[in-house]
Amino acid sequence: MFDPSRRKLLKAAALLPIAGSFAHAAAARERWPGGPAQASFVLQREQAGRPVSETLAGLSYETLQLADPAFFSKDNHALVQLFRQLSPHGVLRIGGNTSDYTVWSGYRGALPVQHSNRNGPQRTFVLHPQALHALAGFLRATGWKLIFGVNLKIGVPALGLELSRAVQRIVGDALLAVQIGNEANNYEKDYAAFDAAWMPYASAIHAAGVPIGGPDTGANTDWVIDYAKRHAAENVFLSRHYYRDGAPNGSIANLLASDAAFYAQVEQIMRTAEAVHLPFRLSEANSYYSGGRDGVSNVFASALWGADFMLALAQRGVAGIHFHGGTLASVEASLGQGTDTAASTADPSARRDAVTSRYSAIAGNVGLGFQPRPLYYGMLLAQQFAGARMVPGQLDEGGANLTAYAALREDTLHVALINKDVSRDASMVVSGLQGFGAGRLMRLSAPALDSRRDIVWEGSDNAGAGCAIAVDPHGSCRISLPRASAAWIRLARLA
Ligand code: BDP
Repeated sequence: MFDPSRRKLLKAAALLPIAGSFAHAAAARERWPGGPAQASFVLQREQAGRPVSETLAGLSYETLQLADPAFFSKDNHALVQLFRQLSPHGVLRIGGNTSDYTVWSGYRGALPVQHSNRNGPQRTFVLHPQALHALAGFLRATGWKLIFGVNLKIGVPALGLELSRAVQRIVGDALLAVQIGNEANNYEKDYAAFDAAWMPYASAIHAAGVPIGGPDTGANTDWVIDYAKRHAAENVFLSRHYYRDGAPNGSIANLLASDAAFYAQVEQIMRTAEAVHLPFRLSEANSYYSGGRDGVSNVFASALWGADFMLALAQRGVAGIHFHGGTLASVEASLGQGTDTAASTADPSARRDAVTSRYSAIAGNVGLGFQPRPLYYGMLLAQQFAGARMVPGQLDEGGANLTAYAALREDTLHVALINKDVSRDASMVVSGLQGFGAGRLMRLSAPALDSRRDIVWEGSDNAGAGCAIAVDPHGSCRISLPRASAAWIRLARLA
């Protein structure tokens, strides 16, 4: 089947309804003697997939990020713009370890001395109304909603109540919910102890008419299920966190392999969430904890991982994924570490990188300005599915590490193809497209998997973005999908 002659290759290609660049396919044959992996994705449109939440793309920041009220402010135009571009209906979660060390400046009651763990924040942060007013302006400017974490660890429900009320008063309808405690599994001995500590807060906050979500646990699926069974009626969503592993164990190969065990846990949570009619959100997530792994969390591999991770979760019904990030100082403080962000370079882009946590989807600070990281582009790709309904499909990877997703929104069919393979290009036949005609193919690529910059994302709502693609009379099209790249296809229903 493989014919190394370029002329014959082009001739054969001309006979096929191939979309994308033939140069890609030719280059693939040179690099991979067996030729590209022959993959197929057959849409099963007779089966109903789950609706994808409009709020799929979310971000998460430490509460300590609010120490600079100019960060989340309507006047921080560059950040406002990056949030808006990511999603018109996003949700910002404020929390993390520093939320359990935050006290409200308006609280006049007594507070016990708060002890810190070696790997946690070393001092208490006093939050002032000015920061919440600025945050309210930022939310109005972006159209994003807010999930706000209040302190559980210190054990003073009146403090949690006052802060929850202040947040609701100041941000108004933009408040989706308050969460009580961050990863309480790190400091409560078991679920029963957490529940007992959580109850006095939840009763007071609920009675004050402030919406609650939770339990915002680290990696305890059983806690989410216990919590749902006991407290579904007082909650607006269920939540937990996800990190693939700790930063020392991070690698591009590890990140790009699928995490089937986690997906099985999500399916377990979703069975409960659907039974109690609550959405489930990954309220804090990213590649590797301890701030992320340099050369993995902040390179192009994280874009492919992020897009695939979001769509795999959307397919399972998860309503939102909040990628954790922000300045290096805020994240390092959450881990009990100081930071030296003095950059030795004059390059503005490298300086923005240097002041930012390694896994953050957006790099920068108020002084240096902001720029998207590779992960941001992966999120953009997945966010194209927001508000659509997933269409199940049968994938044959042809021996490569690739994934495929489809969804229908009104008269537009969306297909995402993600080739996470480090060494195999793929040639993919997508079928089951009867009733759809012409469309556009938009690629997500970079010079290499470890590229920090020069990410190319062709996607946009612009009708001329990417390249043209056509469905053949049998309802199929063939796409070349180079290794370490992704594609988004948008097809219009035939009139
Ligand atoms: C999570 C914490 C967050 C940390 C993050 C990390 O909630 O505050 O910054 O881990 O270790 O567990 O990167």
